Order: sequence, then structure tokens, then C-alpha cells
Amino acid sequence: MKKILLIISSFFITIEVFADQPKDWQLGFQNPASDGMRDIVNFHNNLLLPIIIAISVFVLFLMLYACVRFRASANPNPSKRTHNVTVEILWTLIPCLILIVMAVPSFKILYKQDTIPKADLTIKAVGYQWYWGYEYPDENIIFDSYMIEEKDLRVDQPRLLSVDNEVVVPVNKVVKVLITANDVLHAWALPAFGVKRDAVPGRINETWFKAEKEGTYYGQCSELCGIKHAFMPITVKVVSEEDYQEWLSEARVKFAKEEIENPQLKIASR
Ligand SMILES: [Cu+2]
Repeated sequence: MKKILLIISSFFITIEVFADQPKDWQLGFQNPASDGMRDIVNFHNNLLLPIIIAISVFVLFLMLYACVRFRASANPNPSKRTHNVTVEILWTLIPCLILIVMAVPSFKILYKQDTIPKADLTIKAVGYQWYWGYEYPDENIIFDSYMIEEKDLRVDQPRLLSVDNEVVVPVNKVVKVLITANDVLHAWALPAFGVKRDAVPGRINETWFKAEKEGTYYGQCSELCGIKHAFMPITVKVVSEEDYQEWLSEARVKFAKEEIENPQLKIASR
């Protein structure tokens, strides 16, 4: 039975192409680039999809059967029955069981994502109307990340997804992301890493990912946040450890966070 379901479901799953960004006419998920996203894709493709297809086929069969078998010409005197205890118990119990079958692996994935392993580096993403600001708190780096206008795009840069200053992280390292907002609700989302967290003003949410492949990954703000909600993309560049160190040494100068000198604070601390 499982085999048949898998064969049926395979017709509906798009052939995996190496994509780290949405493609024209794409169906299905982007390629997973982290363990967390692989869990999500497996859960969807191997469990949810077969269940959804089986239910759809079954309901379609029931509808067609009822249309043909109980049509007015074949069944002139319809049944007046209103209750059937067995059927009612079945159509309550079976959906419950299906939900339990789906809930168990779903919660497993949720809890796995919720437990943040020891982080190798931490970045902070701050949502603004309408761009993202980033900080590397341990490196004293701070910068803003604006979408590149269509007229300024390079050939290799996708429209509405490229930014001027990308987030750069090393490959195969646990990256903890602190997420907050400065004005309204935003959401930091990166499909290839299976990451999506609300950015809430006055509160810090956290999530994590461990990118397994070098490359450039694209995401978007995923909370309706105003007129330019669609124009605050997220670009994360995953590079080798050496390239990351090189970027860090440049970024420490280019994006240096200035110490805020506040004489009043000094007086107060004396
Ligand atoms: Cu937003």
C-alpha cells in the first residue's frame, strides 16, 4: 500500500533541480540546504502528500458513486434515513487517527527546530519599514541590507531578491539568528533553511540554521508590513570558513559599529 501511495505521490512531486531561489512556475519546495528543511520536505513528500492524495481520491470516488448510484432515474424513492451510528463513529474516529499519525512526526520536527544547539556564531536581524538591518554582536559589525532596484541589477542577480549588503555565514556552522523589529511586525524567512520567525517590536525571537552547501540563498519578509512589504528581501551567502574570515576582516572595518559615547551616562555611572 505504501509503495502504491509513493508511486502515486511521485507524479506530483517536482523533479528536484538545484535551486536556492524560487523558479518560474515552480511547484513544491526549494531545495533543502539544511537538516531542518530536509525534515520538512520529507515530512511533506512522504507522509502528508500520500495522505492528502488518498483522501482526495476517496472523497472523489464517494461523490461519483453517489451521483451515479443514487441518481433520480435509478433511485426514484430516496432513503429517509438520517442516522447511522456505525458510520458516524467511523467518520469521527478515522480522521482523528489520521491527525494523530500526522501530529507525531510534525511535533518531532517542531521540537527539533526549537532546540538551538551550541551556536558557532550569532547574527541579529532587525526588521525596518522596509529593509533589514543586521548585526554580528560578537564582531561589532552592523549594516543595513536594502533591495537592489531593478535597473541596477547585475545579470546574475535575481529581481526583487537581491540586496546590496548580504548576510555572510560560514558553511556547516550553527548560526543562531536573533530576530526583532523596529517599527511594525515583519518576519525573517529563508525557505531553503526551513526558517521563518516573526520579527516583533520590543521582543527578540530566535531561531537557528546550519547551512550544508555553499551558495546564495534568498528569502523574503513574510509578514504583511506595509506598502513595500514585497521589497525587503533577505539574502544569505554561505561561504567556506576561509572566505568567511576574509569577509569578517573587511566587514569589521567597513561595517564597524561605533561605540556610542554618551557623557551623561558616564556622569551617572560615577
Ligand atoms: Cu516586513
